[in-house]
Amino acid sequence: MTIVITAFERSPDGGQGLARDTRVRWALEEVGQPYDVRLVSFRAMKQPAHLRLHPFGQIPTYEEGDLALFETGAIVFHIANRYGGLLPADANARARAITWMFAALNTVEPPILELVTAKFAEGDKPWAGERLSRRPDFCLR
Ligand SMILES: N[C@@H](CCC(=O)N[C@@H](CS)C(=O)NCC(=O)O)C(=O)O
Repeated sequence: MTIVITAFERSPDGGQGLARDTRVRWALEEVGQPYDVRLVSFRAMKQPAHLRLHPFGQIPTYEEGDLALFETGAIVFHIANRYGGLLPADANARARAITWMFAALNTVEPPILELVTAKFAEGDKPWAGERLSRRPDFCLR
């Protein structure tokens, strides 16, 4: 059964691989599973056909027969469960690896994204200096 993932037709980073489909491609490459990539435009991502695969109109998505998934964490976890080689067999070691999957998505990624936004996307705004000097306190959010 051919696995099909979606990716940007025109990547905002000019094809440097910084979009989140990289995580899914990487996992599939690690487990040695072949896959096809369907490239979607920003317009197509917000149309019903794509929204049926991804309720937020984003990439990547993952299709495997009747199964359609979105969210890179869920997709990578599915790949890790279905194909060997990404997660340890020992139950405790597996739980620790899954802990790091959640940490990457919930604790590591958000402040990195915020920094990138504050520095590069909004670095020229008048509030940028003040925002960058603030220490993030995740319990207050
Ligand atoms: N939490 C989601 C984030 C998905 C996401 O933000 N995708 C971006 C590309 S990396 C996207 O499709 N952006 C276009 C948009 O939101 O309209 C995941 O990990 O899959």
